Amino acid sequence: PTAVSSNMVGTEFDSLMMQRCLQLARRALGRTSPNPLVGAVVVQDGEIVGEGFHPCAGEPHAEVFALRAAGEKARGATIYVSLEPCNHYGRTPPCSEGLIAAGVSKVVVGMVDPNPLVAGGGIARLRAAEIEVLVGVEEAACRQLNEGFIHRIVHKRPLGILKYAMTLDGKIATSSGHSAWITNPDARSEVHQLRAACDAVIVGGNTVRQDNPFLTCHQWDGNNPLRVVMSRSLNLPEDARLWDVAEAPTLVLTQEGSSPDFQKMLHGKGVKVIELPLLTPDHVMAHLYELGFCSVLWECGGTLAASAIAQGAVQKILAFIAPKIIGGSHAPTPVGDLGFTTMTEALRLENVCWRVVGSDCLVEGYLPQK
Ligand code: AOF
Ligand code: ZN
Repeated sequence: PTAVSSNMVGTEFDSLMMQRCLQLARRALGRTSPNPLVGAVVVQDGEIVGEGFHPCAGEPHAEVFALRAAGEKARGATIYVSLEPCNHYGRTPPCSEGLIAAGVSKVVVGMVDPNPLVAGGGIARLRAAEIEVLVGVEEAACRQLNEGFIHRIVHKRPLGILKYAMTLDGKIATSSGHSAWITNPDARSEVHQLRAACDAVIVGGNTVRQDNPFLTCHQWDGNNPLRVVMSRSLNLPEDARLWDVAEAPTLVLTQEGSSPDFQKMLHGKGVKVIELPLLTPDHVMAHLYELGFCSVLWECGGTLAASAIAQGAVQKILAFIAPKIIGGSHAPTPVGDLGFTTMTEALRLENVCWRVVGSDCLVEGYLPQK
């Protein structure tokens, strides 16, 4: 017998079908922003007769693809959807109406849509049409998959994830700045998978000068995020790998008055440059919100990481820890000065989990909400 948690909603079969929805939804990982990742499955007489997922913003919703695939078999069927069906005219017509027209008899929903345009309205519309609706099957997993979308809707900013790799003695590079490689290849492929799930990756000028990174996800078959460089001075190398936009786009965010010559050079290479009135982590996140982003990965050094944390631009931490020691009292550390003087000020992570990735350890957790 399998253990069933007391707060489980629906049957084990419902859970299985919802997990299938999430699996389908993940096929569009990194491609749906500002929209969520959504999967749907139509079940008739205990068998799957149609499946679908939302491929990208502007395209039909998951339910539409699943209903199309099911055709006439949707009549009297149960449809599983990882997110509440919408009830508004957006880029596409309301799915609630589509489900009613298709004649489904039951809708099983993973989570209520936090989007104020929907927010329970889809469920209410279905119930008003006398369709049975069950809400909350595999809810935690559904919320986890769309944590970026939820954060975007609720806070009007993308979810900020700070990722770093450090040695067992807490260093992200040697005193001379050398950092390739701290982690093992398994951890690096995990990072590529993570990048594929994010809309942008941010670094500061120092990282470009020191590491000359690619910031792509070529070790993982996925969508490359927008590579964002924050630099006030534009005192950057002319031949950085990030200026090669053949593989992935790059955006340089700078401040008014930075070198027009360097900006021209970047434009010439196809790198987009935008001058913000103030180049701070919060202004950058506000700009990326306007671009429609849900999740942003901070892969910067300690100084920028500290200011991103201080400004509330980071919600989640992913720390890879490699069992290596390099020592050095001046070797850089993952988070610079936060102005704290006592242990009581420490930011204590919540919902922490640890796992082994190859020979390294990955610690994941969330900063306490301000
Ligand atoms: C999706 N895919 O499968 C579902 C969504 O502009 P629209 O018409 O695409 O509407 C986007 C909103 O629809 C989105 O923010 C979310 O609240 C809701 N449901 N969206 O992109 C889907 N079911
Ligand atoms: Zn919809």
